[in-house]
Amino acid sequence: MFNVAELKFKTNKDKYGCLIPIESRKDIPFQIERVYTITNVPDDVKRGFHAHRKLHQVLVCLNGNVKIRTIIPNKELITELNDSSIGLYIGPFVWREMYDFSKDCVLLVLASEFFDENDYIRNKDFYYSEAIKYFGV
Ligand code: T46
Repeated sequence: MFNVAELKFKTNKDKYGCLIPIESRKDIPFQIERVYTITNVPDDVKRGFHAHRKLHQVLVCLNGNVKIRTIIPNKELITELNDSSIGLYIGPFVWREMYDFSKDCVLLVLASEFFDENDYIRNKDFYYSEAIKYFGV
């Protein structure tokens, strides 16, 4: 179990343009309780550097591109998001880092819970000790 997966959304493309619907609990594996965007990230800025205890999220890059590093004990994946028909699902106890944001990057995040600072694990050593218990590795 990695708790990270790429989702492919259905694309309705025709001579009038492109429409991509995303339905809660159908196209993503949870009920959406919160939506936020990340934009205007300056050059060389890295974001994230935390994991969540409960939160499930899907990241969709609506414009531009960004790289997402996801880490669990003994596993690491780098995903480049540059296509609004792709979502990156990140579940509980996955450490994430976001970097190489293009100037025009518009990152949409769909989240399963309201904002709760107590859900964040921001210390990496503590993260590893908790994640080892969670994943049983
Ligand atoms: C995550 C990655 C992908 C709020 O007030 N409400 C919110 O819903 C969020 C997400 C953040 N905030 C506040 C908390 C901080 O004062 O916005 C500020 C910046 O948040 P943060 O430094 O956590 O941003 P990132 O880009 O490092 O992380 C965010 C999410 O917080 C996190 O859940 O997984 O995007």
